[in-house]
Amino acid sequence: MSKVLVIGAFGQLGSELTLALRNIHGTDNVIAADIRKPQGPLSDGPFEQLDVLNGKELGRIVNVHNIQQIYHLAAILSAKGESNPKFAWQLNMDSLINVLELAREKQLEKIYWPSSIAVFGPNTPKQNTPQNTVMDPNTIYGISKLAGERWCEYYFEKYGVDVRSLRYPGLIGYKAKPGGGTTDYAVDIFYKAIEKGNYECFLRPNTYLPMMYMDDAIRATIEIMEADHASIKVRSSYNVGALSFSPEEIALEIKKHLGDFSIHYAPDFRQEIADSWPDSIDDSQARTDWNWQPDYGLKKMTETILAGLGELLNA
Ligand code: AKB
Repeated sequence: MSKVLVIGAFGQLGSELTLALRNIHGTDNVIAADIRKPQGPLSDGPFEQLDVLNGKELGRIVNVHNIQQIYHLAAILSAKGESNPKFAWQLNMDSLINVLELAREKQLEKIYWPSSIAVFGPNTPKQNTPQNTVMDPNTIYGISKLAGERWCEYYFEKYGVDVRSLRYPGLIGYKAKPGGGTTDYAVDIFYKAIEKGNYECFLRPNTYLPMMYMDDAIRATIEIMEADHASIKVRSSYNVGALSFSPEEIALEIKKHLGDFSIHYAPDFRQEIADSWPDSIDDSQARTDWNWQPDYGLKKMTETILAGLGELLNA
């Protein structure tokens, strides 16, 4: 069994992905690393406290645990990044370069690094955005993800580092909250619908964005990492799609279950970010190369989240 390190293990994606990886590789073989201390089900396995900017400490952890695979998830997201662009750039880029360098030096088996639909910008075609197209991101997060994609491909081409990546749409789960993203409204709306019966949305009602339910995101991540080396033809990052909806549409879907739910709109600076991103994604290359297939549409996702979150909040 390979020893795996998950950096950013207590984030929205990391907390679910770490548990899924522990089911596959065994709890003791998956080391959770985060700047925060572990809580809940993740406290059961091995943990290292890590500031991703500390390359020396990262090297120590890789040596001590004999790590062969790294999932590097730590990042500052689109909305938060705008409040301190220089720090967002430093954290997102320097941490990736630390990981890629370590992978090259120690000839690690595989690296996973997430990119995002934020790599696209206002001049990118909005509908069914292709894998290869105009990319002119205008958030520091998007700029760092686009540069990161180029670094990943560079390390693959020049040094043979087996790095794999997905351009995630907005990820929607209920077990851990996201922080600092533009698509976060689509998680928050479920919490507020159950807790308060109403939601103030920071985007306009007709703002379409590509989204994905967390179970699909975890499966996509594991599938690309388990795919044959030769089938991974894109070494920057793959478009992956699942569903696309607007705040108005998800509010209507929630209202089918919670009849009194109401939403009102108070767009803020995040509207401009959302307007620069695609409405929907063409992920045909991921479907062809490693058989990507989403499972959750809006109806199934809404039913699943309302049931699961209801139980969680009651407990
Ligand atoms: C964000 O909204 O910043 C992220 C993303 C789309 O990468 N969820």
